Amino acid sequence: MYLSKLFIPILKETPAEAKIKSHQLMLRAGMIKQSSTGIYSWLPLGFKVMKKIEQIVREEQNKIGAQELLMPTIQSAEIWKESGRYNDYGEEMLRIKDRQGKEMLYGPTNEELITEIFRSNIKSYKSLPQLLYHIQWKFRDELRPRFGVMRCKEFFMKDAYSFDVDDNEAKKSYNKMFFAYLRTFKRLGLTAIPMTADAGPIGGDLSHEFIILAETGESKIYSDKRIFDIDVNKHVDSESSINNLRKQYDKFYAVTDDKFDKKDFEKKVNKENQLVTKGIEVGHIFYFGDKYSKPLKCTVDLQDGKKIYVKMGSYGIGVSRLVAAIIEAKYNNNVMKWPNEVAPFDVAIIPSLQKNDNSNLLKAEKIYNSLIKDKIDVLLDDTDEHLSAKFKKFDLLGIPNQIILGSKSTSDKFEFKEIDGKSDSLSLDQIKNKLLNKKNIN
Ligand code: P5A
Repeated sequence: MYLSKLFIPILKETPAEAKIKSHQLMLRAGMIKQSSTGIYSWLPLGFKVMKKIEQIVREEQNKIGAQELLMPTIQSAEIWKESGRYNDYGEEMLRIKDRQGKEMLYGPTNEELITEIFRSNIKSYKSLPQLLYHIQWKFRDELRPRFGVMRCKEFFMKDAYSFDVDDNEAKKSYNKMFFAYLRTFKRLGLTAIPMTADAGPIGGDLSHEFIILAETGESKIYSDKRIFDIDVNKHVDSESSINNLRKQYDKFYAVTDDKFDKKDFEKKVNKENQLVTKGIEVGHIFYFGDKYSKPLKCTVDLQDGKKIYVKMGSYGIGVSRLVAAIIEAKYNNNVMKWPNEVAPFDVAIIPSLQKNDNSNLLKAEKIYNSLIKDKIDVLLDDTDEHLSAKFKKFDLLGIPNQIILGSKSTSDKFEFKEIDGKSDSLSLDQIKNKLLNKKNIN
């Protein structure tokens, strides 16, 4: 893509309404545009990043055998009345009537709808376990939407649901998902820590929030520092190793505000290991047994003919919130750096363009054509701005690799600058290999 053709409405000034870095940056870099309070349009750059995050989330769900489907955004009120949540959910739920006066709602979550789908199709224990998920827009009429897409009314969520025959099997599904979440966040370049949390309106008595540390986060957390040293990358493939990993996390104190107990914290964690800080909740998982299957009469027949209510859990990742969360985690010294995996472009070519001399532009185009042949996603800055202005713009856009055609480049060696600030003089082939390697890491 040529920068002159890209729809990217960069703002010079930081909009006054944006209080945190990620919100300021997303507006300034033309990633999103507010359409009304707490509701945003995703412009090409922001949409591209979100789609990349979505794809990583999807791949990690598929790896643990979860199956993707797609439920609608609009749901019938009936199933919510059956579960008893129609009244409980309160004003956060956006209620609508169709032209027949039928009560509908814009789904804030899908426990009821997935249970309805399951109960009308699955009758036998032989079909269990099942793990189903979708990635779909949700709507919550938040009292105080703020921080841009971090807490908004309409947001994009991956929500998965597990169905098992008993508590023991259900805990295995929970742990599988626990592990898939650690892997997902790791691939996104984040250290997300599972913290024991309150289950809120979703319900149940087992729940973990996945939190990344950030001063601007809305969740207050209390933990043992050593939980950050657990190596998620250790080879985990069997059921027992997944359970072991879960046990490692359980060893350390890590809770959110509503589960905090001062005495317990001070008893379990030495002073030097105590960490009290703030974080962003990027995922939340729940085990609630038959909370929905019982009122919705979702049963399966066992081998001996007995009927049991299926045991269920639900597992959410805030895909749109993650775009902002990654920015909060990676923004440094006023320079934005996307991790290679989710960057809107793999590399930017930044030529210094002089009036009456198009040699650098021709060079840039040659490099561009060669890289796109290998499916490297390139942004070429073909504007005639001064190099220093271009650098400022790219600090804002955060593309992790840059090929700079200026005083340090020769006819066959180009300045190649990486995410960590490392700069090298490389041939086109060397650059291509580097970029292809980065793409193939996972
Ligand atoms: C789990 C999946 C649920 O809704 N039901 C289905 C369960 N959990 S949750 O914790 O309420 O939400 C899951 C994740 O969605 C993100 N999120 C939001 N993102 C942006 N704006 C919001 N208003 C918002 N509310 C929730 C969070 O990342 C949360 O962990």
